[in-house]
Amino acid sequence: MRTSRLTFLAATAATCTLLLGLTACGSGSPAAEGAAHGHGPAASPTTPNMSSASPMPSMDGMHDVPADNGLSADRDGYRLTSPDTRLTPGAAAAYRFTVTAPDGRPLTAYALDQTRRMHVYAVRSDLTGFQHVHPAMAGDGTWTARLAPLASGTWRVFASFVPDAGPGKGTDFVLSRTVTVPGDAGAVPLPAPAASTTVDGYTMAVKGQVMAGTTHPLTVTVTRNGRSVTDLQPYLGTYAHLTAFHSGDLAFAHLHPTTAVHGDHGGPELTFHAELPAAGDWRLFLQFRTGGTLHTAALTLRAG
Ligand SMILES: [Cu+2]
Repeated sequence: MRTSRLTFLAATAATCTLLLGLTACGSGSPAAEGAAHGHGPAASPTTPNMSSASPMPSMDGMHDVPADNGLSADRDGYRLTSPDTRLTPGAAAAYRFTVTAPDGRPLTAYALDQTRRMHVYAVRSDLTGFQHVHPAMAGDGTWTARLAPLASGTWRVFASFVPDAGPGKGTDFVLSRTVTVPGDAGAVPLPAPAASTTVDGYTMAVKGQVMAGTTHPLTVTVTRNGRSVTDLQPYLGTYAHLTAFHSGDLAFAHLHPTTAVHGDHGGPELTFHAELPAAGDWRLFLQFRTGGTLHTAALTLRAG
């Protein structure tokens, strides 16, 4: 197994592998470096960005990191549009959006991807807020995502989908737009990188050394009260759904599970292909299901 080559992940990214990682992804991007500079002990990479609606011009990202970093509202002629640029703080919200195809018409044909035709993620700019919902589409191609109450601040809403028609048929797309939730938007510093996190009594230990721009195996081991957990239930066709957002610019990455699903017997070990397009700190959101309840664990991972 490839796991034998894994080294324990800790806050020890500042090695020569960091440089290798940057070179490998051809990055050297202002965005990546800007975020990386936020790693200083006292610096908070999130604070300077809190007040601006769009910390990074999305077009910049296209030159630096793969186009599927999700920071643009359009790609290859597909465009995410929404009438909702502001949402009410502290109240459940309906976020409406449409994807227009290269022919200018709303896209209505979507392929199933991880059992759904559309995945929506709403993330607050300091990565304290995370929502993952599956919207409903009207016949005209308008999607409505029901969001739980949002804290004041700037949020980025990502739409992840696979067109089932047109030139982009079969291609993974992640497009996003920002939304302002008015009010006092105090930023919370990103938690330090950690090798494990606990949610609802479940401890998730993460192993794997991640370098930007290349694919690496990442292993998550689930325990509860020190015992291996083996009753994970399938969620979206897998035992754990893992998304990651880059601290600073909120670049998106989807970590693909490699664990086969076989009934309600998932765990304790889950493996992923981790491909993070930029160096720096990433906030991982790991969702899994036990006893019919969905859990969401969060953890900061540093990519060299
Ligand atoms: Cu989803």
